[in-house]
Amino acid sequence: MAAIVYCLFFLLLINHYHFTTTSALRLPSTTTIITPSSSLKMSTDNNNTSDFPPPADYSHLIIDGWFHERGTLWPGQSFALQIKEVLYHKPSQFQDVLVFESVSYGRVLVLDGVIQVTERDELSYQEMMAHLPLYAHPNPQRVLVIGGGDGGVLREIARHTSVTEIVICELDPDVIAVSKKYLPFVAKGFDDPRVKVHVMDGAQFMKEHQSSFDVIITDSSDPVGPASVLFETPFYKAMHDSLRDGGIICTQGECVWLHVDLIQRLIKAITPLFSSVEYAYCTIPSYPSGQIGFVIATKKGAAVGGKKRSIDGEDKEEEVVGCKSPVRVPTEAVQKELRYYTPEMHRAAFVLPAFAKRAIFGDDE
Ligand code: SPD
Repeated sequence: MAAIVYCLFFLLLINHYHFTTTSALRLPSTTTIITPSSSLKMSTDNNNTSDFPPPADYSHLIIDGWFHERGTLWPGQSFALQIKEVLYHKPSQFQDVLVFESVSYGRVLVLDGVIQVTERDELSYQEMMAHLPLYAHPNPQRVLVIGGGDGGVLREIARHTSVTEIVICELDPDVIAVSKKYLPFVAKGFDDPRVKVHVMDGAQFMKEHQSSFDVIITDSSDPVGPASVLFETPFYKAMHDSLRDGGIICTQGECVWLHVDLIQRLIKAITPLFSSVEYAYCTIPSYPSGQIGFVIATKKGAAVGGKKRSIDGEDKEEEVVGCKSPVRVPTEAVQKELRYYTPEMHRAAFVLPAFAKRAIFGDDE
């Protein structure tokens, strides 16, 4: 009996130690942790989740009130943000989900220890990811987003009046629910009546929707864990097959300062599938090395590639293949609302530093 009591006391002691060192997250005494009051459950379409291991705990990235982004994809470097208040920290079925109010970047969404959205600089990524393919398409109507559960890319797509349907396939319902609750500045993208939400695997959805979309955008996290398949050739083949003729894909393309080999391999592997494959980038201080790129590719056919197109509203005689120039421009009213994208930024985004151009496309480009 005494042994049992001793064991129970010992277990209680360990539990207490664990609670004070991990749940308190070593934040300053002014920091409060707010757990979600409402249920974050959402219905799922056809979600086979059994392949995913339980998410790891990322509490160790919070030290003395600072969040440190340390990842295997950027060894030896780390970006840090000072935390004002942790608003949400809980594992979902797929990943660790953290939202905090930062001292200098506003609200921040972190998945599996990696910054996805900050209130201060999300505009560059979301605007460029949406408008590079959409303004390179003469008449985008049906748009598919894979990932992007925070809603920021939806917010940008909704600015295009030619678009009649915006479908989003996000695997993790908690990302949508948490964004709606804590990140309304991006999640307002879900409010547009053209948006249809599917909580399911994007690859499965595309298999069921062949030759269906004018633009497909993959707004993924980095190629670690569940997102790694999104950087492989079969996924690009699935996107290609789900595009209408002349359709365009735009995918999260990592960073030339860190992942030039990965980008080169990916572009080489998918070049035979598409009529053009290009790479653009934007600056964004809260992502590793301060910038992120986009892989942009077109499917052969009438809308883009192989036919005359109009550039900046003027009919040009020459054939335009690829997406380096916009074929439409924002209206004055839309341009006033945009904070990063302009037609000039569009063209500039495809101009790569010499080392990156050489490594990705070789010497002939
Ligand atoms: N290294 C972080 C890359 C994150 C890209 N996705 C962000 C989602 C924002 N909508």
